[in-house]
This record gives sequence, C-alpha cells and structure tokens, in this order.
Amino acid sequence: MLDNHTLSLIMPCRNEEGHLASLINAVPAFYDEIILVCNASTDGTYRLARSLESGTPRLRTIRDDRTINGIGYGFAHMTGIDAASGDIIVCADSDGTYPIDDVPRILDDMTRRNLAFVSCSRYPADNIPWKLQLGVRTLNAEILMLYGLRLHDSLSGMWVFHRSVVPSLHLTEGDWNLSPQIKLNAYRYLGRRFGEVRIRQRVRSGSSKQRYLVTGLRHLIWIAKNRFTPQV
Ligand SMILES: Nc1nc2c(ncn2[C@@H]2O[C@H](COP(=O)(O)OP(=O)(O)OP(=O)(O)O)[C@@H](O)[C@H]2O)c(=O)[nH]1
Ligand SMILES: [Mg+2]
Repeated sequence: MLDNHTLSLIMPCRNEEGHLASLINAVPAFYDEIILVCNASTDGTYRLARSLESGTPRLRTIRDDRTINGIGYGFAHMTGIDAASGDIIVCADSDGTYPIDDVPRILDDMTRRNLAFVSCSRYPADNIPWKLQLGVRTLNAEILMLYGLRLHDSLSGMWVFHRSVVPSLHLTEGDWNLSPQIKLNAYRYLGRRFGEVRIRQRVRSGSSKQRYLVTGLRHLIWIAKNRFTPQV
C-alpha cells in the first residue's frame, strides 16, 4: 500500500532459479501482491516459485506455457495483468535489473505530471553495452519517424500504470514485441497521459538468454508493420 493505492508487481520469469529467492525476499513491503508468471523454464524456476509461496503470502505464481518461437514474455505479462488486483500495476523483469524500489518516486512523478502510464527509461545510460544502446536508438528513431513519438527507451521492460487503463492497452503480442506494443498503444490511446520516467538499470542477476540481434530485427519489422495495420 502506498499513498492509499494498492500495488501489484508482475514479473515474467524464465530460468531465473539461481536468484529467485533473494529477489522475492527483497521486494519492498509496499507491494500488496507479487505475481510471478513462469513460462517455458527448463530449470527449477516454477517449482521454486511455488515453494516460496508458503513463506510469502503476497506471492502468487502462475504458469502460462504459451510461446511464439520459444518466447512467452508477452503472454506472461498479459496473464499477469489480467490477474492483478492492485489499483497500480508495476511490471518488471525478474532479473534484478529494474529498480522496483523506486516506485514511490515514480508515482510522485506520475501524479505531478498527471500521467496514467509510465514507461521507465534506462537512457541516457553509461552502464549499458554500446551495441544494445545502438539497437535501442535505432528503434527509437524508427518510432519517431513512423509514429511521431519521441521515446528514450523503446525496449524498457518496466512500466507503472493505473489498472483503470488496462482496457486501453489492447495487448496481443505474446513474444518480445509486447514491449514496444504496450508503449505504442499507451501513447495511442492515452495521449498526454503516457510518459517516460528516468530510472537507472542495475546489473543482471543470472545469465542472459537474450538473442539481441534476432530480437532487435524482429522489433524493427514489427514496429513498421504495426504502423500500417488497422487498429481497433
Ligand atoms: N514468462 C516468461 N518470461 C520470460 C521469457 N523469456 C524471458 N522471460 C523473462 O523476461 C524478463 C526479460 O528477459 P531477459 O532475459 O532479462 O531479457 P533482456 O532484459 O532483454 O536481456 P538481458 O537482461 O540482457 O538478459 C526476465 O525476467 C526473464 O526471466 C519467457 O519466455 N516467458
Ligand atoms: Mg533483463
């Protein structure tokens, strides 16, 4: 509970067994609910998550094994968002890179700027490899050109929003493309109530399984196609 708001934290989770217990133990007390959505893990992530529930009453583990080309990141978020009961929803990776403890400051900023949806921007950054920065800058430029939206971090995986805006998000992408989709739809349907707030990314716990080039190219194509797809 924070400033009379109830908060739900949603974390997609695949093969994060090594640091899951410490991650859950470190979730700040102001979150009323932690929803872990496990998907396609080949290690003991799901079993461990279930076993942590008994010592952590606010933790709920959901399993959703739908994938597209082996990725279920978007399905996991959609399932978590559907299940969330807080008035404020915070979505963030379960690899320790996003500052979920920074939400009081982010909420203050949202109130001050009258925002209903915030995408937490990691850029400008001095602690992210230049290849990744170049990829994100390319996608930012594509979005500016095609949608007229100036983003600093088109691939941020941390968002904070009021549950009341969920019907406006029109989420459909089951793979990594949910990340650009949620921002573009929030901007499209919420206009000036969408904005970015600056955060600082932390070092990842556990090893990365990301295929940066393949994922980046798929984003490039999806963002262009989406621009010319009739919207609801
Ligand atoms: N449920 C689910 N979660 C996933 C899937 N793939 C990745 N994740 C989770 O989604 C988050 C983002 O994945 P990451 O591997 O951190 O990808 P990234 O942030 O682009 O890149 P790195 O942090 O550099 O590895 C992490 O919390 C993963 O555990 C998936 O297929 N299903
Ligand atoms: Mg990550």
